[in-house]
Amino acid sequence: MRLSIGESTLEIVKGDIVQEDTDAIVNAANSRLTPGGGVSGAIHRAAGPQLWEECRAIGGCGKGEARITGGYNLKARYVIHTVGPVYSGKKRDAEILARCYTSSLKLAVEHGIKSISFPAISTGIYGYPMEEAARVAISTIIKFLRENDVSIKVRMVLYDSRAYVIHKRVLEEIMENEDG
Ligand code: AR6
Repeated sequence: MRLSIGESTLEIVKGDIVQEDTDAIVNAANSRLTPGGGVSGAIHRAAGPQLWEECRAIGGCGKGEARITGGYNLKARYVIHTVGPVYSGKKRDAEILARCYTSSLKLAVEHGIKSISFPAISTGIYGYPMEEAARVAISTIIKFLRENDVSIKVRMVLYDSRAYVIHKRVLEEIMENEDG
């Protein structure tokens, strides 16, 4: 499922982000940028030990911020690391999560990246409910693409069917609300 916004697109797909051949893939990192588990563990395993070396040299990343590294053995040339909120149920969670998407997209544009793949940040180990997170992710990406004169292909890559179905439905709802 795909939405066009100016010269950019937002696409929702089911898959393994490690296999993406976009210019950049986004990592749901922790604030020390250590490999960890989940999607981050998978990205570090596929990229090889040099990714961890580069992350270690960077030293860390604040919540809602983003850092860029090489992709090493990945198909993607870059990895953009961003640190999502640990879900608490407070209003601040959504603000931090939105900043993850905006910071990553800004960094991508600054580096001339033309295509980028996001996982559903914070929805695994960090416990963010999938549907709430999908609303924040999709509305933030759409807002960024509308407010900035950019040409970039954005993909949200969902690992399992449930996450995929929820994201598809949220995008459909947002599109329907705008039509009406
Ligand atoms: N491709 C796409 N999505 C994936 C993949 C994959 N290969 N593997 C898992 N997911 P999580 P978080 C989905 O836990 O919640 C790390 O250890 C997964 O199903 O990876 O932001 C860090 O070091 C879920 O929907 O990230 C941090 O300590 C989503 O990716 C902590 O986990 C995010 O799940 C970050 O937790």
